[in-house]
Amino acid sequence: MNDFPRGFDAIHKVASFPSIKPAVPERVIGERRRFRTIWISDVHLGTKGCNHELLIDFLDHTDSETMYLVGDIIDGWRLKKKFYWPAEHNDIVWRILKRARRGTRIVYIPGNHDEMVRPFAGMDFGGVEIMRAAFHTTADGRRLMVLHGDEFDTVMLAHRWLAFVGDAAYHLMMKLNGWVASVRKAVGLPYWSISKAAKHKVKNAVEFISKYEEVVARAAGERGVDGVVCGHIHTAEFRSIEGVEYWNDGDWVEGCNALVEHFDGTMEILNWPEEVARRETGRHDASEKVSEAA
Ligand SMILES: [Mn+2]
Repeated sequence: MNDFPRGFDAIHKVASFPSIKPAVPERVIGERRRFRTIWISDVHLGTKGCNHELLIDFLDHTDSETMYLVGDIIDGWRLKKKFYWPAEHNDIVWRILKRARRGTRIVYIPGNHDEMVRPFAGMDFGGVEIMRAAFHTTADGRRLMVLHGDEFDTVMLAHRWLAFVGDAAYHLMMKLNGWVASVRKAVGLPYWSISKAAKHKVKNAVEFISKYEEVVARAAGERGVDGVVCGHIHTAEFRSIEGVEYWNDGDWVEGCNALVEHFDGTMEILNWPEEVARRETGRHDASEKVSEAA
């Protein structure tokens, strides 16, 4: 830590973060689910979109030897416009630093929303290694290239809305659709559907995602690796493309997914809302059994 240039006091403070108590106390869990590797990305800390509740739950119920933060962890773009940083977002940083302290290797690969961290690639902050991209070898010997993925995104600039389209936008559109239809009818124009036009856009979006996945997998194939792990498009997915494994670890804005590697090298995409639901039913069943026994 002594070789940091002057003016890095703030980073020293961040690095000593685990001595401060989190606002949401860490749940004491008998058994955390242990994995060899965890990949998460597109957390977008500093925005209202970040589902910090589910992410805190995820961090409190899992552990791994290595954890990759695959970019867009902090949303610097939004923060520049409007400062938004609730206590829970500190808690997420706290939990990640605590993991590093407990011995998890943490690799942080900044994305386009946290590109201000990219110049620090090659440095280590409080046990968090910052890298531009990484190569990961699975327990069964497959070589995977790990990167955020905006590098291969030539079209995305025009489709940035895509990542943030949600229910709210859809409902607004449907309302608008009814309003436009009645206005058009009143002035004697034929019916024209906004939602139909939007569906055409969505079809383009689906095509875009599929093309993006192919471009990333091809680029990985050219580098001679067995597969690639990325994030960026907020769409968790596994595909085998021309013999190259394409893994996308999703996001923590809408899907709330993580990619994990088990100790035998098997990879799995976890959908955390589903995992929570399964846990709750399990607990419910267990308490039912107890009451039956009594
Ligand atoms: Mn991104």
